[in-house]
Amino acid sequence: MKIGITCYPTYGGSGAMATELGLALARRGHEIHFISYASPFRLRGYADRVYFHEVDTTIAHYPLFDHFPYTLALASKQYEVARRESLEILHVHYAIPHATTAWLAREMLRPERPIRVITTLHGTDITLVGQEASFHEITKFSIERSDVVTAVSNFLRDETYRTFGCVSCDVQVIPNFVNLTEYCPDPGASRDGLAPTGHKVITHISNFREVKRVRDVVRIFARIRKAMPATLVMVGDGPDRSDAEREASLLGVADNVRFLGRLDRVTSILQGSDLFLLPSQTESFGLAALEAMACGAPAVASRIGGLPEVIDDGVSGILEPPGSVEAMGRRAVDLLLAPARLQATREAAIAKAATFSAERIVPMYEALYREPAG
Ligand code: GMT
Repeated sequence: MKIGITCYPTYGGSGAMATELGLALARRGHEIHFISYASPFRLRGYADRVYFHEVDTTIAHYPLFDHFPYTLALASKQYEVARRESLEILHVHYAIPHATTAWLAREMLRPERPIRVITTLHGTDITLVGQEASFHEITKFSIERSDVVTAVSNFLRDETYRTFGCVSCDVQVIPNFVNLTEYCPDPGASRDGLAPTGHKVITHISNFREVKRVRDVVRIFARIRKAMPATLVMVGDGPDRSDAEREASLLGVADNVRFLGRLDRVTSILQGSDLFLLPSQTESFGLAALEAMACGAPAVASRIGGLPEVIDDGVSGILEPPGSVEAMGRRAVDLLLAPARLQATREAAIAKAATFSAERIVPMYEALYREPAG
């Protein structure tokens, strides 16, 4: 099929997932057209049957525009690409504003032919931004007008119903997936350069927004560091990075915390990690934890949102309420000091991640694409 995908190109789970989906679909023979203001961060290099269409923002600095109307430019591009490339599906990731622009594009195309709009809800489009007064009504409208709506966890589906009270939307759960060819354990993984010999490697990857509680990451690590030689590897960047750096200095662990900044490829780091920390305030799914688990690094995470759908507490990882730095630190230390239990947890994490394989999940999207227009 010919499928248009719109997502945020920036460092984050929804853009990562949308790109992985597009690439997986292209490998299965579909023609994929990404439409956004920049090339998504995981779309690197040439891939057969994959195209990128950049939304034109050259007029963004016209003096009249204090705020460039990106939404109109995107809708116009979606329409133009759909028409020229004969797209059958517009699959948009993150409702705001993508579900709205897709609706506009579909209306523009309507006199010529139908196109199906599929909206995948990812997280803060429902739990945070979509609840803002200025977005609530239009988000509800756009979700209800989508031909198909999917959510990445049962938690997010339930939140969508609770927040928007959608009467005419049937939100289907299709969980996030992981490409097990790329995200897999590497028994020969070298930790050289990642941490000094004999150190446990603890990792965190995010966009360092408030919701990620990156200071808690450092606080949990400080408890681990007190009990054993360990290095914390922080991947990503964002508004709370300097807070995390300050916390590391305050707690006297700065020498053992490495801030690597944004990286496009993280598998070798995950393969060399003993534990992954994700103590977020909320998380609709926790794709970063899933990718870590697939590489053999169990997660210590918050018992919140969709995370319990990904991690079985005490089996494939550790879950504690958000903010329970003490409990997360104590349980992480206990696990790291019990090699047999750590190995069992690692194996359970790999097995659990395999239940979210691309091979199992991507056909669920294909089945939706094939449904007749309603
Ligand atoms: O909703 C967000 O915060 C943005 C989004 C992103 O683009 O980073 O993250 C969400 O989508 C991911 C992919 O589906 C999920 O794994 C994350 O849990 C979710 N983030 C939150 O719910 C905070």
